[in-house]
Amino acid sequence: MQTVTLVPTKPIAGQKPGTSGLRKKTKVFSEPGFLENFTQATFNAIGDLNGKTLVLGGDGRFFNDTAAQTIIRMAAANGLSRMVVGQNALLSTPAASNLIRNLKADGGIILSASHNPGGPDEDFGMKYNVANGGPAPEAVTERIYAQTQIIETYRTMDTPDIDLSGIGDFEVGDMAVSVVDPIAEYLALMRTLFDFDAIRTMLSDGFSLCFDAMHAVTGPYAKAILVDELGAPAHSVRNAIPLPDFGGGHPDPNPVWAKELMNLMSGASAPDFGAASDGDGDRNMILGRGIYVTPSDSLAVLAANAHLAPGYAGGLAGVARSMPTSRAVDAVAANLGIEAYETPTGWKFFGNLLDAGKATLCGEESAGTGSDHVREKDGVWAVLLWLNILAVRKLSVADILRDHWRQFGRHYYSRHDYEGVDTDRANAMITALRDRLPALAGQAAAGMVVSVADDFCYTDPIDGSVSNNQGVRILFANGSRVVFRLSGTGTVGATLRVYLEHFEPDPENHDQDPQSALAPIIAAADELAGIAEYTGRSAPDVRT
Ligand code: VG1
Ligand code: CO
Repeated sequence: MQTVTLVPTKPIAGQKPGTSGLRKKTKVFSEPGFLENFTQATFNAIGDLNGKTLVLGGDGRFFNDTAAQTIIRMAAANGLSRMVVGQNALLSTPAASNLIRNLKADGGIILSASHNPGGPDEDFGMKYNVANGGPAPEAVTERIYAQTQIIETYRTMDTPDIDLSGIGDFEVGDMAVSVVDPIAEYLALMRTLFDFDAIRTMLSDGFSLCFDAMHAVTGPYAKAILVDELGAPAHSVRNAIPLPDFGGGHPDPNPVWAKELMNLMSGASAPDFGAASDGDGDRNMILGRGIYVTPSDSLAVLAANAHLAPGYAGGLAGVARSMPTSRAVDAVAANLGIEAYETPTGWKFFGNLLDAGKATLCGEESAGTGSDHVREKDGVWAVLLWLNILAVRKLSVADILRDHWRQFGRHYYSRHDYEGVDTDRANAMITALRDRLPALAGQAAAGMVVSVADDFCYTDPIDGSVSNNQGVRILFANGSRVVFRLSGTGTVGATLRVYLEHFEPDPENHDQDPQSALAPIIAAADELAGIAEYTGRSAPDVRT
């Protein structure tokens, strides 16, 4: 048996997990001792690892493989009994969630900075998921953070790297390591949820699609499912090989970063359906020929049509959305007579609702949609649910969307991001807004009148835990809404997110450009918060 080495270390500032784990520049994460420090803090927070099983995988970004070997060694040195690792250290976030659940593992470590760019000069990240397969709840991330503050040593052992390139079983110290196919169990789960025959028939009848994996982890999943299993032509999956730097782009499925797909879908040779996913495979973007489906609308359409897929034929227990997500899904829930829950940003807040069977579908405006099949949002799942609905309804994406707006009204929606803003100024803006909250009611700005303004506070309906300061929301008398919050996933300065929403019941007005339909709210938001003044910017960096 190899000897365990105790390496002296000390607390490193800034190891506080954000919205989705810890994200830092790769240069920071790969500094000697940094990854080790955070890994040990995570193990310390879990407690005794003897008898436990953990899952490990990542999105394939630069440093993914090296970090995986370090974590395997440290897990063995910490007395973990079994580690189950995705082949080549790859696992999409939803596939990792599924594996944790199937194996009844005690948790898992996912190496990813999601949609943030990858490479030696870009971003790296690590998140810990718990036994239900979902992101660690706040109580657990707080425990990890507390451990980073008092850490004195980390444990490792001097063992050679193990071969992660094939499937197989190994031993590292006394720990059993299984390297598994990252796709097989995920594919098996998808088969149980969707009518693959109906999708296969639609595809063989000439329905065309393009899935852009953005050089990230969903490439192999999309090829296995869409091409090999469902019979789509091979060229239907683009950028399918995961690259350490994602081909130099941001693996972020939105109209800005997935420009190539956007162009294809608005051009003369557009296929019937287009989709993309992000670095770690939990996000999705949905497009029809000549039309982009906002994530908030997508959630609402899926909620209204989910019963058409076998996995949801019994109907939905309830739906949940993050607070900044548009209220389009609430309208569907009201129509179905089911509960619509409103949670803070971040998938971890859906976990209890899913576990308790209170919500079946969940979603976020940031291109995350998912269900109770795992405990993470799931990009490929969202694509398959859309395809299943299209196969049953035999309408175009545009017709389904229009039909939806006719029935429920249209929630015009946009998010404006101001990236790399000076942290002090961004904080000052939010603090100033918070201080003025009670006084805002009744105030007029750019021709709009504020009816209610507050700072979102969430009490978990299952465990009663309270999360304060989750975003300033301002509701106008005409039902429009603006939400302000600071990102918890950025790695440079602060990212200010401004979420804008305007409800339009009249089908005569459903053909506007969203930025024009939202113009009065955009002006009011700037006037009320002083965005230009605080950030020094005259326009957002990204509009989604
Ligand atoms: C962003 C999104 C949030 C999402 C989170 C993680 O967080 O707004 O909705 O849950 O990213 O997504 P923030 O704090 O930057 O706004 V992913 O695809 O990184 O796991
Ligand atoms: Co992601």
